[in-house]
Order: sequence, then structure tokens, then C-alpha cells
Amino acid sequence: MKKLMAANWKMYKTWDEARGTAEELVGLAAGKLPADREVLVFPPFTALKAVGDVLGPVAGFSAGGQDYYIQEEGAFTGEIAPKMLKDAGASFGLTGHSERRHVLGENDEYVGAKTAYGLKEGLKVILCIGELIEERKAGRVHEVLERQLRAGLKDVPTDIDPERLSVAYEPVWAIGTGEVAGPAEIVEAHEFTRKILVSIFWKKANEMRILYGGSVKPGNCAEIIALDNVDGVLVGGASLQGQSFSEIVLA
Ligand code: G2H
Repeated sequence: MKKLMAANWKMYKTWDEARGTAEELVGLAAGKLPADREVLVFPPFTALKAVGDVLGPVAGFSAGGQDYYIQEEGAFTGEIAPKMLKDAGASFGLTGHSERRHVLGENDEYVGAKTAYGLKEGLKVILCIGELIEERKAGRVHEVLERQLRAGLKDVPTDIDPERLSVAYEPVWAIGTGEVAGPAEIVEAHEFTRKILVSIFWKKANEMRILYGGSVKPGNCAEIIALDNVDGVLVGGASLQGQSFSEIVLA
């Protein structure tokens, strides 16, 4: 299974900035990318085509959409459909990111509908899960992860190609805070996530990637990526510069 090194640019970068960073990243990392790694960038929608045009032709690199709606088309002002993402060069979609859950108010059921719909429409999907600090302090990590996984995957067919579905464990308290979950916390959460995936998808779950996200940086990536059941990373802040993300990609 290839490790997936993903950049989430969130609401940063104009078209030109995004294209420039994508070009810098390819220049720094493409020639050295190990055969067992894949690189993925989630730019803002307005820069998706530009970034897709840069990354698409490079082996091992691809682009994705940070969000999408659960209809093919229609009167849904402000929304964007999976087929539009694909048209702009995306092969991946992201669901359940904590900022969409906790800032934009998306609930487990909607995240589940979105995950299943994106897969049905031909995207590869990364479902994000993760607990709040209060939930961790209250000893509720497993309960929260299991709830988010079961609801998030409720309508995903069990015969799904495992390469098309990944999960990103992103403890909310470690996102953009500089605070990284410790190795034991990461291993524990990833092992639990794998167990729930196995209970849903059986053997196939061992071929699904589980990414870690939350303040991943060049200095901590090598240690994180080597942990059991860590099949990649999802990086926000430290992915915004080509130099820093290329160090992560090659760590
Ligand atoms: C978590 C992560 C990217 P950061 O949101 O998805 O962001 O690396 O800035 O914590």
C-alpha cells in the first residue's frame, strides 16, 4: 500500500499562488519521490484547475476537492458537484474535516451521505474523523471515533475498492495548534480505526489507508509516518510552502 502524503490548503492561496506552489513542489519532490508514496493536494476550488494541470501529468501526484455537494447538479447556490471537481482535474474528495463539522455545522449523517455520494460519483474519498479535547479528557475517544466511522461509512458499499476509500484521524485539539498527538495516542487511535474498518469491510480494510493529521511538520513527519497503521498524513499549515511540504513528502 502506497503512503499518501496529502496537503490541505484550506482557504489559502489565490490561483497564481497555488499554481506557483504546485510547480515548486513538483520541482523539489517529483524526481525523488519513492515508488511507495503518492502526493495529493487539496487547493481551494478556484485554483483546482490550475493545480490539477500542474500535478496531473506528474506520476504519483494528484489533486482533490476539499468539499462537494450530494447532488449531480441543480439550484444549490454556492455548492459544487463531484463531476465538476473531476472536470477540473480532481480525483479525490475530502469529507468530515473537523472545520466542516465544527465551524460549518456538518453532522455525522450528512458526512456519511457525502462520503457515499462522492464514491458513487467516481471520486476517491478521504473521510476525516477526530475527537475534541473535552471528549478525550472525558475518556470518550473510542466512542466518538466509532460513531463518526459508522455514520460516515453507513452507505458505502462493502465491495468498495479499498484503494478508493481512506480515513484521516485528525484529533481536533491538534489541528493548527502546533500540538501533535503523541506516538502512543496516534497508534492507539489508528489501531482502533482499523478495527472498526475491519468490522465493516473485513479483510479489505487492511488495504485502506489511515492517515494522521494535526500539526504535521517536516520535523515530526518521519516519526509519525513510521508508526503502525499510519499510511499517510494530511497536512495543513506546513503544506502551504513548497519547500516545507516537499520535505514532508520525502521524509
Ligand atoms: C488538520 C490539518 C490538515 P494542520 O486540519 O487537515 O491541518 O496541519 O494545520 O493542523
